[in-house]
Amino acid sequence: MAPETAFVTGGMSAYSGIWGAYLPVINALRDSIEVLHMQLYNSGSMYGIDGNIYEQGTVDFILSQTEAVIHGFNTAGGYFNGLRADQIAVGLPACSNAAGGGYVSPDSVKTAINYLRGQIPQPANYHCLSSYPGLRGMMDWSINWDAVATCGAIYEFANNFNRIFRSAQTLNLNVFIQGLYIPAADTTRRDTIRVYLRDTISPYPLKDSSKALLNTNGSAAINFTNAQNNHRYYIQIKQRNSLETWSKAGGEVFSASALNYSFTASAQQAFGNNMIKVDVSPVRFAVYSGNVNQDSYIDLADIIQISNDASAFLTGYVNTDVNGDSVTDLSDILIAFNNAGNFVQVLKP
Ligand SMILES: [Ca+2]
Ligand SMILES: [Ca+2]
Repeated sequence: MAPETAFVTGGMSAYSGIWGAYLPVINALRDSIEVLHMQLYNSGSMYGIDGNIYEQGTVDFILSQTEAVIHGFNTAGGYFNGLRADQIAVGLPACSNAAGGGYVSPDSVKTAINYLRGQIPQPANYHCLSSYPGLRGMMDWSINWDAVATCGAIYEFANNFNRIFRSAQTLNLNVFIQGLYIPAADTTRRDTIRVYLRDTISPYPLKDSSKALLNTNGSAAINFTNAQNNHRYYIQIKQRNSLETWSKAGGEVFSASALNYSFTASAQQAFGNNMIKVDVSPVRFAVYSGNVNQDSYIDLADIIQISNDASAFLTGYVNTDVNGDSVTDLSDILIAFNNAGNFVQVLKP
């Protein structure tokens, strides 16, 4: 339900005509309303329950109007008991052109909502009587405006929602890719890897994904917005010409929004011990390279593709450049050839 302010908190200034007109409806439907997101735009100024008047487009307006519908307030027609915090979302314009007035910058929206949820000290004039950790979320007017490049950043509102309501889980990952590893320097050439979190229960559905550029020491800090604490996940690694590799049997757990996992120290860190030793001092294991066509095997099909590109003297960022030196040649063919000889294939739960 998305009423204008006048129909709801407007009941504090008068209780006739449009002023407070929806309050009896909201009251009667209070057990059925899933989300009430009042329009905190095209509103002008409104009373808060502290008796002061607040202007749209400010942190104070978000605070005063949101607390009013949760806490409840007096009207000339009687007292309106508020709704639960988890029934209330903050309704704002997606960008400045999306409404006649009431736009609030992403940082100010975050400040207001975090104060409402009891996470930060009072940031503006309005003092909340209580905190509301269960506050439901945000509503934007309108979703199409959020995608417009000329009005704020694209998806500014949606990204702000993610930032505020979906705190990221961080995977501190260490992994090497066979072809990219340089044993003499104990480092790796840098490349993009894709990381997938999968449920540990068959059929291992995908729960979240992200990508990162590996650092030269094989590390990457990767954020996931859908992953949960205290839930078990397999970590699945993909790279443009390597073999999909899964973390060891059983799955891994984020706690306190973090998970440290290293594939590098032993083959056992990969499901089915499916990695190759690429260095003896220090001992280092890596994901098999040479799966150019990204199927489940490193075999003749991959070798042929690399050979063809090598014959054409292909250079640059191409999938057949297995060792990442920007040239496709014999050294790339050899990596795939040796792995094909050992019948290397994907091992997963
Ligand atoms: Ca293949
Ligand atoms: Ca190469």
